[in-house]
Amino acid sequence: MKNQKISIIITAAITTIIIIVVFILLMPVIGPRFLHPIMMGRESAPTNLDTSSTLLSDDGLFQVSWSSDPAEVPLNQIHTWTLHIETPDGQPVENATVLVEGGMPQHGHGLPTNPQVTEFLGNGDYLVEGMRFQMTGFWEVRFIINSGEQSDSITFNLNIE
Ligand SMILES: [Cu+2]
Repeated sequence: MKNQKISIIITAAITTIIIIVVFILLMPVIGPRFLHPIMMGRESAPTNLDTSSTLLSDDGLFQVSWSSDPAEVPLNQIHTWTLHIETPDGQPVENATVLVEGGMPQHGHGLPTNPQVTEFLGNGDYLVEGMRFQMTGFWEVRFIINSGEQSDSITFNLNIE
């Protein structure tokens, strides 16, 4: 009788430990997709959200577009973007200084990484390294562009699924 009790207790203890270990191991997978959105409230993105990847900058100085590699922005993976900057009349903007900011306005947090423009690729193209979006939902990515005397910023909206 006593032995049976002990073995039940041991079984329960081992089961509990296994559940905890599995939970910890799965955290990087289930965290970004489910837990954080649950904690932060599952607000849907604004309905009139403009998710164009080509926009005119805030003061109209630059026409800016981005593309991601891989083409579909991945969830929770470091990846690169290419930013293309030209003047409104289509001349590529060379050797600008570009800063990257962003975050989730509905969650009140920024980007989990500190992405940098690491290389001017020529023809108005800039390599952005270190992009990562750790959860699904509505994100903003802002670029602050300085080219000679001209300075302007632009904010892109995206929906990570
Ligand atoms: Cu968030």
